[in-house]
Amino acid sequence: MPKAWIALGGNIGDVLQSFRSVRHALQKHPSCTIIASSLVYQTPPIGPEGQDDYFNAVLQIQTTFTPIELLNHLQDLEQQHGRIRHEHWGARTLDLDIIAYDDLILAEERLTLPHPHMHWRQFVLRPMCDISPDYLHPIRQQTAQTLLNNILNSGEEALPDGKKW
Ligand code: A4P
Ligand code: MG
Repeated sequence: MPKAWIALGGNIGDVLQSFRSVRHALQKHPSCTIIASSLVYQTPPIGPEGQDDYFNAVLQIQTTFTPIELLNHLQDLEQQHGRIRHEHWGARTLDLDIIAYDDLILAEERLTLPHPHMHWRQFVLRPMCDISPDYLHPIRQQTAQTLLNNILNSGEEALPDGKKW
């Protein structure tokens, strides 16, 4: 069965409560099983200034959804958690991105896989390395751990330790 990695992010409202609710909803959906859940990290915002820190985490699932069905389902979950369309990279209650779906490479209007920014975002790679350090990026041919090390070796400060949620 295909495996997918989902990144959770948010910086408005009770974000951890939304994260738990999404994890629960995915777990009980007949088309998904959660295989692994990262720690949650508090991360400085990337994008417009003046936003609060984000919380970020990654879930690994097994799923019978196709990639587009999974995107539709995640967008439904965003709506159910009060996601309001917002300025690009601006503050949000809940953002659910598909980081990867097996080793699929896709560049369609609604869906790019792997996620086009994952390889330089510590707020994705750090939680990803909790659960899948050996994930191999199908375009860059580097593992999640190597991609994270690249960022840390370039001088970016490491995120504070994560917490259970
Ligand atoms: N889309 C294409 N590929 C994907 C994919 N792999 N997963 C399309 C999910 N969606 C994908 O997304 C816009 C459109 O992207 C969707 O309709 C979908 O068809 P959106 O979530 O509506 O808008 P957005 O999130 O503002 O844009 P974008 O470019 O997805 O932003 P990001 O990359 O999600 O960045 N700082 C910290 N510290 N932590 C964060 O989590 N997040 C962002 C948002 C900015 N800064 C952050 C964080
Ligand atoms: Mg998004």
